[in-house]
Amino acid sequence: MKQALATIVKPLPDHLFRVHGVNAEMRWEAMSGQGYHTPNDRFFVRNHTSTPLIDATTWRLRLHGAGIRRPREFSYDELRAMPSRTFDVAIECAGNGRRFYGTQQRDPVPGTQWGLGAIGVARWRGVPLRYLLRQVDVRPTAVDVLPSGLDAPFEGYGHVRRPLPIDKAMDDVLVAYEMNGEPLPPDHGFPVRLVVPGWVGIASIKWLGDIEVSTTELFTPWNTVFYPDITTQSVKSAFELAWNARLPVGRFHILHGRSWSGRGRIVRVEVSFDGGVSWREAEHHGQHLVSAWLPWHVGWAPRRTGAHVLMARATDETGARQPLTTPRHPYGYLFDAVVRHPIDVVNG
Ligand SMILES: Nc1nc2c(c(=O)[nH]1)N[C@H]1C(S)=C(S)[C@@H](COP(=O)(O)O)O[C@H]1N2
Ligand SMILES: [Mo]
Repeated sequence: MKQALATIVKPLPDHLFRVHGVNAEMRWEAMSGQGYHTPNDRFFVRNHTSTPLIDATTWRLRLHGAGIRRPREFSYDELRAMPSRTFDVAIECAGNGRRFYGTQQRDPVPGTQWGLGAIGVARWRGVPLRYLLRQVDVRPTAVDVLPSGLDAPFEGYGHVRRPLPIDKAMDDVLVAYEMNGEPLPPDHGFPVRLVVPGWVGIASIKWLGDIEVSTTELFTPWNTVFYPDITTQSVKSAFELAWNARLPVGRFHILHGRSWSGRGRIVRVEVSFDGGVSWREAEHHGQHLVSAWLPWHVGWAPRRTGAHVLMARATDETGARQPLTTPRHPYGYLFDAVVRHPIDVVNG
């Protein structure tokens, strides 16, 4: 597994990340005291193979396919000179929370055993995909848009690629070259990646090399074998605390957390300190953008030492509320049940 660790370029210090093979999960305590965005140095990394190092001066983004009239290539400088937009958007792996199918529901699912740290929110800047599609004269008969990555082919399946329906591609998708005010870091897609708001992370293809626009429905292993039939993310909540964090007894603590949903804004967050018997509404603060997350906090003065469980449950604007248990998913995607977060209340 030594070689696997070298597939991510940025440092993965143990206090910020848990490494799972070729992937690195953010530890939620790394968000404590941070602002709205996840800093680049602690944003999770999900790689099918390894991070490629791409020379932006020779790199081109090729648009082609039967769904456009004027196929062409764009250079990095051309993209950067086009009108840009800036969006605060979460990217979250479909498998975020997979571990809890096993640890909480006693029904483990194989695959990367993510806790809740396969999510981050960044400020992405780039060119709306619809501007590019208009530049190449997208046809009214276009059906699917297929972005492909330049990272090494994955096993026998070719380059990482997953089609998007034309309606989503023309809506809010960004061809991003900046993350939190800096050029995209290599691990997050330099020179250019897609950012697909609200959808599972696999839609946001990194290291973009080409985009095919088709007039028929497209199929790749990433919408048939690996991530079939999933689009929007489910509702989740996390405390900005270490797993088994130690909190001193008899003091007043302000516990912070964040909640999010791929389907809309969070309207309510409740917290329980007694295993779900009673729930208290958390206070919201800061901004809440539709495809990002809602930061919240709640005050608590633990009165006895020993093991405790923290629970947070959110409701989004579509009325979807986190359940206490969620049905098994064959791939372990879209875990949305309330996570039982263990802490230790100690003397001192
Ligand atoms: N080219 C390419 N794009 C990719 C991937 C990949 O391995 N190769 N992984 C996808 C998956 S499964 C996720 S969850 C997100 C993760 O983005 P991040 O590594 O910037 O956090 O990128 C997606 N885009
Ligand atoms: Mo993912």
